[in-house]
Amino acid sequence: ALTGCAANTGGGGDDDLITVGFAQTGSESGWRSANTESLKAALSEENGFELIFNAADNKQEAQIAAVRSFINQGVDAIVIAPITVDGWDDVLKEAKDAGIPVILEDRTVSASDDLYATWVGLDFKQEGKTAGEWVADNFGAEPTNLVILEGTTGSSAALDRATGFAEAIDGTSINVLDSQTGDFTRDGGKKVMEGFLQKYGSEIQVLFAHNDDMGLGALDAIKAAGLTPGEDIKIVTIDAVKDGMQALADGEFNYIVECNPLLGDQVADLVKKVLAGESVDKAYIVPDGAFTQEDAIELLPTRPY
Ligand code: GZL
Repeated sequence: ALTGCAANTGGGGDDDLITVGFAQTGSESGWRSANTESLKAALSEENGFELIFNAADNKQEAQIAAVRSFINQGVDAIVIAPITVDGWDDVLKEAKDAGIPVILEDRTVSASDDLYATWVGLDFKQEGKTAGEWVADNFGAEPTNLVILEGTTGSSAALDRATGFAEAIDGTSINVLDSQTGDFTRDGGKKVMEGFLQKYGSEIQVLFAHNDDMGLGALDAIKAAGLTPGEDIKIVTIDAVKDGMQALADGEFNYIVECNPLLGDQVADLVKKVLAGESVDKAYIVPDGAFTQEDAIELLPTRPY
């Protein structure tokens, strides 16, 4: 329940709801929409929550301002999907000083882990490694030119996927022609891929995109250049949202590494445990799979997002 003058003074009712402020990154991708829906469904009134939701339009300063407003409103707990790893120390200290626990979901922060109660998310380094191993196994024996569409600069997802991918192709004949951020959006992927095609043209043999949405944007640029995605340029992405899996089934993508956005139930459970004073781990990793075209054709009809 809200404290201070904003507190609900009625009997019962809202008084026993847990008020949660959720600072989401924004709505930059299909993955993000699925993640937002998952958390909204779990942090619902019937599950005992009153949710205050803020999407920060992928801007770190707006997200920090949202967290500060949750502190001022005296919420019971704060959930954050931190856009970038840095810049969190001050506002997390303010939340700690206000006695409001912070639960991180999805991406992580560089701040000390005594500034948040727990984190639930994905092993981004492994996702990058799985994508890199597929490229190394299929194209690493011959000199092969590859370009990379990176996720949001400074985000743990982009940083760790880049690290895992680089480790996996190290020592192979893969030649990284270029690597630039498309900010996890379709428009960003399209624009950066247009630039790559202008600069390198048909030299490009493989595209690694840090998420499906940038890969989907790149499809437009590849086709506009008269090339056939999935054939002239092999494409590997990360997320496995419906539109990505459709492109994989259609042969326009060649491999997708999953990144599970359905974190809502675990977040809701962790909020309750933390507020009940139960001890929780600092990190909970959700497992991911990886899919070929055959997998996509088989799984598409039953994919939940
Ligand atoms: C990964 C998540 C990334 C997705 C993108 O957990 O942070 O952000 O891969 C999303 O689609 O924009």
